Amino acid sequence: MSGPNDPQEMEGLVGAAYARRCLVLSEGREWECAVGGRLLRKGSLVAGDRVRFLPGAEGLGTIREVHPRSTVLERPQVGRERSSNARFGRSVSLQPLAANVDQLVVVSSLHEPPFRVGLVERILVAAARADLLPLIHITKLDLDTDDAFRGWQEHFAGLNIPVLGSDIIHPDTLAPLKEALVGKISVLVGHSGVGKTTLLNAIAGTTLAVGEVAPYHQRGRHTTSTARLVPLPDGGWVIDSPGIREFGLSGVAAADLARYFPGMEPFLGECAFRDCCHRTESGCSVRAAVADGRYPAERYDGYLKLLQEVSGESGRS
Ligand SMILES: Nc1nc2c(ncn2[C@@H]2O[C@H](COP(=O)(O)OP(=O)(O)OP(=O)(O)O)[C@@H](O)[C@H]2O)c(=O)[nH]1
Ligand SMILES: [Mg+2]
Ligand SMILES: [Zn+2]
Repeated sequence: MSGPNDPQEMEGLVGAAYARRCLVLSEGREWECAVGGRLLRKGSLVAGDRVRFLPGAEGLGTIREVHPRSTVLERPQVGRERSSNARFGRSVSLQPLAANVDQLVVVSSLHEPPFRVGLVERILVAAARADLLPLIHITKLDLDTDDAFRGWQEHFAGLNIPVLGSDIIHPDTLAPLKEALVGKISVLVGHSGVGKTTLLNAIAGTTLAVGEVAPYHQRGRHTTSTARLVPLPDGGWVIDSPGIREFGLSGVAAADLARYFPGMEPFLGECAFRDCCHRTESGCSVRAAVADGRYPAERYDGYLKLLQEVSGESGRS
């Protein structure tokens, strides 16, 4: 038997990782652990990591082992060093954001901040690359005056990607999202100020800090600064993540983008050129699908924008 002075190692899930300590969730409570040694390297411990730890008899425990990750969601971080070439001189490294996630929920508000379809698409590409189930959740439906929600549902129709929506004034609108989260580990990803933490608080009963939307630029203020994993009342876990301003597609080759871009997969493999980027090449099966309406033209436009970026021809959106 283990007593308070003879603590036994336990298994847990990392709830939040900071520079030198982390919170581990196990047996219905949080255990604070010190992070040392090789785990001090940035990204070696993130929310969702499964760990074996030695709880502290009093105070801080110790992480003994991080188990291999089944999935990792990474996000490009742009280095801040100065360079003579402002655009191409920026160094971009991939930082893990969350581990062992099954489902990625792209959260975007209809307004305040405005819906950014390019950002939603690039997050969907990141989800496909990390092999995560995608879901789009649109917030602030109370601000919908022109049927914009229906418009976005149509834009993403036929992709096997649920497009759900809610507003905080009517909590019953959260029911479909609640249902989609049960039993999975999901991560909420989206621009700052779209209402990720507000969603989590309403669903999980937490009281994490939510921000004000600054009326002037309507861009949010980065209220959440560390990814945070919380348990759901009906089973499952959700990770709230810090808002993103941009989401570069570092590491995606131009010829691979179509494999990850929403709904393009069925048209691949028939192009005349094996390394076809589906832009101007002759004998392109994707362009043929766009020409006869089997692939929507407005979605193809989004593909071309991201293609330009991964080909190094333009900046980010
Ligand atoms: N009108 C309206 N406002 C909402 C809704 N959901 C959230 N908000 C407001 O949007 C603002 C930002 O909400 P947060 O939950 O902090 O947004 P966030 O996505 O977590 O932001 P970061 O942590 O910065 O990434 C707050 O003032 C919320 O009250 C909604 O359904 N309707
Ligand atoms: Mg937040
Ligand atoms: Zn092609």
